[in-house]
Amino acid sequence: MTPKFDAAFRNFKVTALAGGVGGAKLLVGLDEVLQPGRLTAIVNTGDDFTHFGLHISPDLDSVCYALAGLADLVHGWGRKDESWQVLEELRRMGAPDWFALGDRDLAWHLERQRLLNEGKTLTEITAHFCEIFGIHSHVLPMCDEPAPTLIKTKEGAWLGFQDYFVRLKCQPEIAEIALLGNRAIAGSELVIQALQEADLIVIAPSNPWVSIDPILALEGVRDVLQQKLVVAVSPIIKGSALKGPAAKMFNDLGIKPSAQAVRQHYEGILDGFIFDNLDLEDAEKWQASAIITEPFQTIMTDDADKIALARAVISLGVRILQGR
Ligand code: FO1
Repeated sequence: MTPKFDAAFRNFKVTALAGGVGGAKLLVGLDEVLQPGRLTAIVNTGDDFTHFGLHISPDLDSVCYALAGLADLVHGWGRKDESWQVLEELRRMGAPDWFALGDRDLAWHLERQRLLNEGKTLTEITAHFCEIFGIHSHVLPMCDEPAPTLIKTKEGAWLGFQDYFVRLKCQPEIAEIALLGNRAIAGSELVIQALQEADLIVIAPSNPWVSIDPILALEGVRDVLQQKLVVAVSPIIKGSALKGPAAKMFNDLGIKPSAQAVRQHYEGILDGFIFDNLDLEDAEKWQASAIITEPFQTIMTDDADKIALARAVISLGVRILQGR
């Protein structure tokens, strides 16, 4: 049954931390359920890299395309109604083709690079694109400076994230993950402000290690989260991730992947945690904690699922608030 919450809570200001595919789905639900402009998404840019001289920001684009209703729901990344003429021509020329940019997606990248070259920030460009595509939620890259996630393999090599993820198909075993290019980076003023002003902070069902941790690693972010109402949704269901290498990363790092492991990963910042109905039996064995946990259907196959989960997240936040 769809959880109900008072219409007043549609006025809630929600700030969500998200990566790409799974995170974007919940953002679509939140965007639908909340009053226009009451959702701010802070999006991971640790996956960003340069390809053919163009700045690529995969999670930011997945989120914007999803909120604009333009996402390719089959791949989970890129644009729907896409054509691939440029990629085919590049292939014919023997150019690198391991990272596939469709023609429409390429136009977005060309324009973003032109604006970056003019000195605009990623935050400014994202706001401009959101306006063009009629997105009324606010989308903020987690920071404007390069903050690459680096993967150290068990063989000792350091890889850029897209090298690991797309080119090597997540096959190398991970020994270590370095966030923010191993530098200290402060959360931007807009990011910190969006967290401070939120009635509820949501951690989307994105990869904890490489989508959410980079945002949490920004100076100032954890401090704000510790003082706010925070609800997370597990991206791990029955020990697996629906998409992507989250479960494999837990295994590589010596932790059994489970919803409980996700809850423990966020210990210290969470007030509420939603895990999938399929893990209900497992949850009965979890150690007690101050975090209020709740089962719900977290698999989002259509918009109704996205909206139902968004309502469940907000209604859990509201109940925690009312119980205080
Ligand atoms: N993921 C792939 O597995 N293969 C690709 O060729 C690929 C191209 C691509 C182009 C633009 C974009 O925004 C994303 C793209 N992704 C691709 C997805 C992306 O690299 C990953 O899903 C994220 O980095 C993980 O969150």
